Formats: sequence, structure tokens, C-alpha cells
Amino acid sequence: MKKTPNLHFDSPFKEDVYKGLSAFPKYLLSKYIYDEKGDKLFQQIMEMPEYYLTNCELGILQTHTAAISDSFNAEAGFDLIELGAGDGKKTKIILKYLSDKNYDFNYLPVDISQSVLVELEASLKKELPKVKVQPQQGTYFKTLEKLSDYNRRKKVILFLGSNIGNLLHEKAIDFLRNIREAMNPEDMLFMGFDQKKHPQKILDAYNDPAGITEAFNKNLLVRINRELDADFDPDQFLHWETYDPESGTAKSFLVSKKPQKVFIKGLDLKVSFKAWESIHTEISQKYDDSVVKWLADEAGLEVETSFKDNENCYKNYIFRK
Ligand code: AVI
Repeated sequence: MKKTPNLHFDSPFKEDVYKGLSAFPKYLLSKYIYDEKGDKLFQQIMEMPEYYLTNCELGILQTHTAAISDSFNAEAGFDLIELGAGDGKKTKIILKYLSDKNYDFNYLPVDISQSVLVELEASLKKELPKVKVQPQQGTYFKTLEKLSDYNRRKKVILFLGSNIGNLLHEKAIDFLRNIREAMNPEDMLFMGFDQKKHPQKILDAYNDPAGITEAFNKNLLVRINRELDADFDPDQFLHWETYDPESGTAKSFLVSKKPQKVFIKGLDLKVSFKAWESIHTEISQKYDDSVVKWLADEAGLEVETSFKDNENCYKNYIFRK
């Protein structure tokens, strides 16, 4: 049996890259795509015509603004906590409605990136000056834990963009359980889930002809080159997308176009690729009502209601504890 060396890593990134590229089959974790360049590429993805998710969710929020906001049902005042707020483009629709109606609420965007929060706060000051913004820099769960008894106001937690789809079901259930832990009985969770649909539409969203998604996927290699002093040639890898309509799982891969060796100096690791060997990089899960209900059941949450777009592409669900 092959012995695993007893290695010590001084960062989770190093450890995860080492483990993923030493495994069979090889993999890398999609969370590492998001450095400064990865964030910019994702912004570009969200503006691509093929990436329907953003417009579908925007459409739902625009069509059902009143029904969604009024369902927060919080005369006594509430905290609107958004996990991974980004540029807040979609949330601003809800914020504007709540602010125009003089609802008593604070908006607490949570993000790991301080610069994202600074930009968001500045744009809100200009566009919606009445909204009370309290940015929270940190990881989702540490922040939720901190907020769970920081005051007893009702919490409405937002998690948009079908970001949950980047987690395998088991991890998605853990994620929902963690949110549930931070909820009081009157609190609500509002989340976006991309739905199963024509497989071609999904493949097109993750394989655009301009190559933006390819650059996004290959940013993993670019980042390993820069941060771990490696010599990946991204041109020698193919961006490859698959979609399994049975499981609803879209998977991204990088496929080696030839036999090649890569040296990662920062890990003192030589990685050999056979021709057409793959690195699995991301999953983007697609859902239907029964799968969402199953995830909620497993996590101890209840689906209260849902909102969909005209083409049944995407749904936002409200959950309660
Ligand atoms: C952030 N996440 C929901 C995106 C998705 O659709 O899985 C990331 C992405 N990957 C390729 N394109 C967009």
C-alpha cells in the first residue's frame, strides 16, 4: 500500500492543492478560483447572455418584489443578512422596496472580501441613502454565529445566485444545517436554486464561445502558478463541461491535451498527466422541488413558499425552521 507522507502545510490552499493533485482521479476545489482575477471573471460571466441564472433571478425579484418583501412580514423591525453579497445588484431591488415603504430594517451584507463591502456600502449610500448598512467582513458561519444572539430582532437571511449548487448534496445539507442553527423560530431563509432544464441550455451557460468560463476555470492553474511557483501551461488543458440530466449535476473539468509533467515548487511536488487525463474542478448542481424539499428535510428546515421565473428556469425558496 502507498504510504502517505506526513506533511505539514502552512496554508489550507497548499494542503488542498497537494491533496487534489495527488489523488486519483485528480481534482481541485472551485472555491480557489475566486482570487481578484477570478472575481472579475465571474462578474463577466454574470453579464454573458448564455449565463441565464443572473437574469432569471433578477426577473423573479423584479416580478415578485412586493410579495417577497412583504413576506418578510416584519413590522417589529428586522435584520436582512445577505451571505456573499457581491455587488448587491439583485438585492437592491428588495432594498429599494423596503426603504420606500419605510420598513424598519438594517442591511447586513456578509463577505470575506473587505473591498467588496466597501464598494457595496458606497454604492448604497449614493443609490439608497435611507438604507442602514452594517457590513460584516468574515466567513458566513462565524458571522451568523456572532449575529445569532447579537440582538433578538427577526433575521431574514439571503443566499442568492444558486451558490449552493457549488456544493455536493452532503455539503449543502451541512450548510443548511449550519444556517438553521443560527436561526430563531421567527427567522426566515430566502435562497436561489437553479432548476433542471434543457441540458443544452445548461451546457451553453458553462461553455461560452468567448472563452470567459474557460479562463475562469483555468484561473485555478494560473493561481497555482503564481502563488505556488508552478509551471502549468494552461493552453495545454481543455476546458470541458458535462451535464448529467439524471442527477442534475453540471461538472467542469480541465483535461490534459497531452502527456505532461508539472512541477509545483512551492509544494515540492511533481505532477504527471497522461494524455486526456482530467482534473475535476467544479460542480454546479441543478434542482427540482423534490430535491430542494429533501435537502430542507435533511437539514430540519421547511419550505414555506417559492417564486419562479416565466420560463421555469430558476426558483427562489423561502425556508423556515
Ligand atoms: C457561483 N456559482 C453559482 C457559479 C455557478 O453557476 O456554478 C460559478 C460558475 N462557474 C462557471 N460559471 C459560473
